[in-house]
Amino acid sequence: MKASSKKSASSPANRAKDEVGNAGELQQQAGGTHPVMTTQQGIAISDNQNSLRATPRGPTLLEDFVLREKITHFDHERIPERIVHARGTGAHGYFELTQSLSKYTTARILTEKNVQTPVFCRISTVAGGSGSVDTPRDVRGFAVKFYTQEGNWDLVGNNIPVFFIQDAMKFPDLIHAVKMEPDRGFPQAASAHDTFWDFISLMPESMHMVMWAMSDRAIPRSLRMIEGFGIHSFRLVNKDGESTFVKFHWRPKIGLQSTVWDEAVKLAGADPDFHRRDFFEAIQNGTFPEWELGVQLFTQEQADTFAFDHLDSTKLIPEELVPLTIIGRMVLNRWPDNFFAETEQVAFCPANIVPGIDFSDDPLLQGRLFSYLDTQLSRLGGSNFAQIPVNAPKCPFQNTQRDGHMQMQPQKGRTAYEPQSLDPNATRASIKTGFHSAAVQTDGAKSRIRSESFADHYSQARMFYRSQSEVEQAHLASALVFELSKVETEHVRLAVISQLRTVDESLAKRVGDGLGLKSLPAAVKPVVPVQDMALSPALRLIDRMKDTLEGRCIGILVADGSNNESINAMKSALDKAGAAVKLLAQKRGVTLKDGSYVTVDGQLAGTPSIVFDGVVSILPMAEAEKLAHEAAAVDWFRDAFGHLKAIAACKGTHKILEAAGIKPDAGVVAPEDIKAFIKLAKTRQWEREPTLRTLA
Ligand code: HDE
Repeated sequence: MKASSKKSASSPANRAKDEVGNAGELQQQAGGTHPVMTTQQGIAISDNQNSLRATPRGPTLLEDFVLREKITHFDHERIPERIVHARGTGAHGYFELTQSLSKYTTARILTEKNVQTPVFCRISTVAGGSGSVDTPRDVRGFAVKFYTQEGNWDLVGNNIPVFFIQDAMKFPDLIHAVKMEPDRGFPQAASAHDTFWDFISLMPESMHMVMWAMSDRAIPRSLRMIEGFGIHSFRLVNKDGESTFVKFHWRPKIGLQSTVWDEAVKLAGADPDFHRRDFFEAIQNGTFPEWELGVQLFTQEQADTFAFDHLDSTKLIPEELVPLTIIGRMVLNRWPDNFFAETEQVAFCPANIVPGIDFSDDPLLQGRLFSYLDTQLSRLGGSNFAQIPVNAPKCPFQNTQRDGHMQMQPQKGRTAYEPQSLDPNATRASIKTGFHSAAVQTDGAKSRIRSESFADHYSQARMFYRSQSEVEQAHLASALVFELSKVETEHVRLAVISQLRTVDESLAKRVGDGLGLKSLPAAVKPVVPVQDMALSPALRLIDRMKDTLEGRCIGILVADGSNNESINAMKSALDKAGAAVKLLAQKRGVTLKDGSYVTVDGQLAGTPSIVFDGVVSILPMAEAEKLAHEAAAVDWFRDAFGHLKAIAACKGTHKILEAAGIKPDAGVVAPEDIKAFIKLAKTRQWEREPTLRTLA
């Protein structure tokens, strides 16, 4: 990587400069111009290592403004983390429209083709704190800020197209239930505990999202391999004021892929930053994460024919019913200069929309329109956070809002009010070019009544489960067994099973069996009959993996005396197929068969096979025999096999496989069989799974 190679290239002279003058360079990068380190007031600092003392061993003096300023600033470095989605990874990039929606909207971002609009995208987990791991079972947030020429448009979505609840009123309860339990302060970043499942068991509308959250979607292999969904129905409004409903979808260019559960758990220990590192490395290496933007467009008349309410966020619109049209692509090609300034301080808000796009009456969306700005006022310390560079529009902006904490703009002029007559150049609203809300008719009495059209909580949950492939159904059922096995309170476990019976009897039975129940509790009686909707194969994941090694990483285990020709042949074929390749050995350096000395990318014990998508070993017999007695090597293969990965194992490696108790199957080939290995590495060996573990 660039950063480390830069460091190792540092000469003694540079190092000396690092110690004295480099801070000055950093200051310059940060925007300053002073050649040496200064205080915030610009006073050059003579010594940044020793505080001012009365005598060399005497008390420190209060007058030491350099020390005081440094410590004070440090004391205030932290800001509140996000109440949800605290852990995130962000990057800059651009969006480019490939198909115009000018028939439906006036928004230039959706009508002007081949224009590159800058974006900032942040992908996050939901439940864990900002220091939590990357791979828990969780929903992933997928937020994109488009810096359009008509102002900022934020599409703040998730990687799952539906949500747990129908009404914003329930959001604080949902989040309190999933977060660590307040009396004990754990578990962190996990839904497998009593309070979450207690809430879920009493919230039938959550069943559809529960199916998704228990599916492999919630344990992605990489942030580059997830979809994104705007979830709610939004409106597009055209020049005649006519509106069309729209749902937004992001489709990853390199396809969808997930981990297996045991792998996700082990990744949390092996590399808590697994997703962030993968994203960072992809961008540094120029293999930029990319998504297509798709839309489902439908009219009110079409919506009236749906068997569900399109304003209900616990429902999706099957692609078989309203097909997806791809209209553009997003490429993320620049890692932020500073994590805190950009990824941490970025403030997304679903209320940030541009003329030509509008909200729908989805009650979940309506609540969100309030929450984001509200929470950001305290998270970012006041009402001027839109002036932080990552949040500021890249088009001109002006208004009569003034003052407030951290005001950065020395706004000119005498008049900060409207109407006014003193300043002919002062800013004014424009009925012609300004934002207009869609002229939606409303009529009726105010009430706290939920529409009857929101009453069916089970049909789509059933549709989702039944649409999954056999392997995915088994994973989903096993995930439920795992989660519920962590729930200590029996009546909560049983209440969830009662819900599951109404979703799908066979699923409830599998979960009940997995938990060792002798009999199942009675099924919940739904308020409205559950419908057997047409299945939607588009909802599967495994079937939709792409036939590619792009974005995947292969580990090659080598040792002293390994055949360099075999290594090179495998490496170049993998390179050609688009995979990243890393060499591993017991030590960081090895001497290959031809006498060449190679510094490898990782040490075996510190680089478990969990971080790879397929593994190869090219070892001389004697070295392989030695490794058969090394736990790290045995675990390396046991995990790769257990996580259903392709293995290219040389003859000697079979000794290690034996020590790992592995009976080679069709997913284990010789390293000479490069073509076969590449084909196998593009997927997981699903047929191996039933031979390894009992799935529910
Ligand atoms: Fe959010 N959500 N949310 N949410 N949400 C926040 O805003 C909220 C919901 C989503 O990377 C918060 O700045 C309410 C659905 C993402 O910075 C907060 C409701 C979807 C992110 C908030 C929802 C999301 C957030 C916390 C129910 C998918 C991270 C920090 C009505 C469509 C954005 C912040 C980032 C963040 C409120 C439900 C997506 C508290 C009240 C549904 C991706 O304002």
